[in-house]
Amino acid sequence: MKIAIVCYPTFGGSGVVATELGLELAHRGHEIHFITYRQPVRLALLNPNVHYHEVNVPEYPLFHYQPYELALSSKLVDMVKLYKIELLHVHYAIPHAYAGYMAKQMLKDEGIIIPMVTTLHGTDITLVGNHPFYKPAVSFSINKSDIVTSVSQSLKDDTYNLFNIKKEIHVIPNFIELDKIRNEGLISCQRSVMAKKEERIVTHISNFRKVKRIPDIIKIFYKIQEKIPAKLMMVGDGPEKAKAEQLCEDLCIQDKVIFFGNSNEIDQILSFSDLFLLPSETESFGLAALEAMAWSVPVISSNSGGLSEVNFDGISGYLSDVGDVDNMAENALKILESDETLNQFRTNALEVAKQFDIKNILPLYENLYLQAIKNT
Ligand code: GMT
Repeated sequence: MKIAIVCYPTFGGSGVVATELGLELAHRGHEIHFITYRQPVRLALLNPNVHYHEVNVPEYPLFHYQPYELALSSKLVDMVKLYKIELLHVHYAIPHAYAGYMAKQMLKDEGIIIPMVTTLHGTDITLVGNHPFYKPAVSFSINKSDIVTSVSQSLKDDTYNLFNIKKEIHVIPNFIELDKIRNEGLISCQRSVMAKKEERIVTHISNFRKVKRIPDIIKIFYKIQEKIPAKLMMVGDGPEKAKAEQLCEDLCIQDKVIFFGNSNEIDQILSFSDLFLLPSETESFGLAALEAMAWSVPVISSNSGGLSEVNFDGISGYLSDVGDVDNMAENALKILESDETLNQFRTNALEVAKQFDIKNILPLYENLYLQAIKNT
């Protein structure tokens, strides 16, 4: 199949999922066209089936807001015609599903009918899409998609609760490429640089937005390091980072916390981590938790959104109510207190992650693509 993938090219989970999906589809022989405003961070282009087309938005002083949706829909029209693309797969409803629908309409005018699959990722529904300023356009573009998927059952339920959606929503969970991880062979090579032998390494990776409850991470770690020798690895960047750095200073634990900023060495960092923290306010799925589990790192998370569909309580880690930092710290210590318990949780985390292997998930998308093309 010839498929156009529209996504955010940044470090966010939706862009990562879209990129990894496109790359795996390309490996399976599909022709994949990424259409975004920048090359996606995880996009390796060395594959004859992978194409990248940049959406350019010329700056014009009249515009207070540059019309990205217009440029994107025009680019989609041009690329569909040029490469005879058969299907659009847009990740994140805002504004991609809207721009995709406009492209479909323009193409229809020229006698080209192309189906659109929209994948909902979370904040496009729960935090941003639900805002009254966007809601009508988001509802409209979801209802106009040929096929709608969501990354968890919880997100599917939220979408039906928050919007007036008449379409069936197919749940296709996010995935992980376990073969790649097994072949990396990075294990522990940097550990001795990052921490002393006796220290446990606790890690958090995110975009440091409010929804991630960054202060909770510091508070949980504070309680952990009171009881056992430990280091905290904070990976990523965003609006909450400066406050987090300050909080570490206030608590006098700055020597035990390393802030990496955005990093391309996520796998390296996870390979030497002992525990992953994700106490988010809400999380449609929690891809970062799954990535940690794939590296055999157990997860302490909140129980909000789709997290319980990924992190199994008492098996791959523990779940607590949002904001219950005492319980999260207690659970973390339960896992970290002995090598034996930690190893058991490590083994379980990997076992759970295996259920989300890309090999199991990718055919679900392929089947929906075929269905969409057949019904067009
Ligand atoms: O919140 C983020 O980490 C970024 C956001 C995004 O749009 O990329 O992530 C959302 O999509 C990810 C991939 O499907 C999910 O794993 C995240 O749980 C989801 N974030 C939220 O729901 C807050």
